[in-house]
Amino acid sequence: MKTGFVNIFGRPNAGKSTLLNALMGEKMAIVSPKVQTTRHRIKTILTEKDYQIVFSDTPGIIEPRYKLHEKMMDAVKSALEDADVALLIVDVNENHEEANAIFEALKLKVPAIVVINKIDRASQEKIKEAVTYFESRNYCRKVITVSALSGINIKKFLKPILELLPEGEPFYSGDDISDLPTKFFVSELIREKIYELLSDEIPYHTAVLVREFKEKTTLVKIVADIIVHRETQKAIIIGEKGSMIKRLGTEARKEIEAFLQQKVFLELFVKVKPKWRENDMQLKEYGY
Ligand SMILES: Nc1nc2c(ncn2[C@@H]2O[C@H](COP(=O)(O)OP(=O)(O)O)[C@@H](O)[C@H]2O)c(=O)[nH]1
Ligand SMILES: [Mg+2]
Repeated sequence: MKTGFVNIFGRPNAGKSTLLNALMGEKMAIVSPKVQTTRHRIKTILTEKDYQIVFSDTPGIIEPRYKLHEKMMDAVKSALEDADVALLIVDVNENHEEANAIFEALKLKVPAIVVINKIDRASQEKIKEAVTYFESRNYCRKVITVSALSGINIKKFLKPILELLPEGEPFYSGDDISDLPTKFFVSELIREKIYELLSDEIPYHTAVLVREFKEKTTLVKIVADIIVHRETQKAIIIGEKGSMIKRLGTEARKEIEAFLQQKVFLELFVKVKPKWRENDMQLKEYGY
């Protein structure tokens, strides 16, 4: 059996989370047009009769400015250490030299497949130029062009990945699709709605903590706290007469119901914790 870790690296917004979802055929990682949405390393597991691939989505590679950022880059480093294959993803329209500089700085010890993404948004000429550029890099074993969003060329991944993976025993039971608890995915789906519905810097100042997750006979009861820095941010999330928190709750509940395939009762609270992004204990409590 072929088994191993296939870890996805790239700059913010290149499409790492979208690619992971496309490879899994299921929504596992939240996606947003805003940068730095992914804060954790998310492992997902694809098991078939003759292979088990453990994919990892990682936060985009950035210069850390807050302790939260440092934790995010630790997630990138841990993914560097156990990779058997690296998927280096680049937006076809982003600057090749800058992406290349980041890929070189990773100092990969494992073979890499360069994934040129968002080809639905580029001319044939532009795509060809990117392929030529990355093909000649010495970390690159193969180039795949893809649109992670529309699914173009997603089927071309399996064969080259399996060729690069070692033989071995599976790491996870065949039923597992992730190493993270359901609670984590629930808090991520709430966080995704915050990115979608609230503008400016609010999502970056927000954490979500699922406090209660109880499976009852007919539904799942979930209580979650939305953590922000300031009272003004709390007021914006609650909205006029509670309109924003209500909308957030309704839309997040629908996503969670689709994910759990069960009816959900969702209760949200907004709490102010000044400077939580700088506080080790709070970062730990919120799962970072
Ligand atoms: N047009 C287009 N957009 C994409 C593609 N892949 C991702 N995106 C969009 O790019 C943005 C960032 O994607 P995301 O997966 O969150 O990037 P990450 O920061 O690298 O994880 C989102 O708005 C995605 O919908 C693609 O193949 N084509
Ligand atoms: Mg992401």
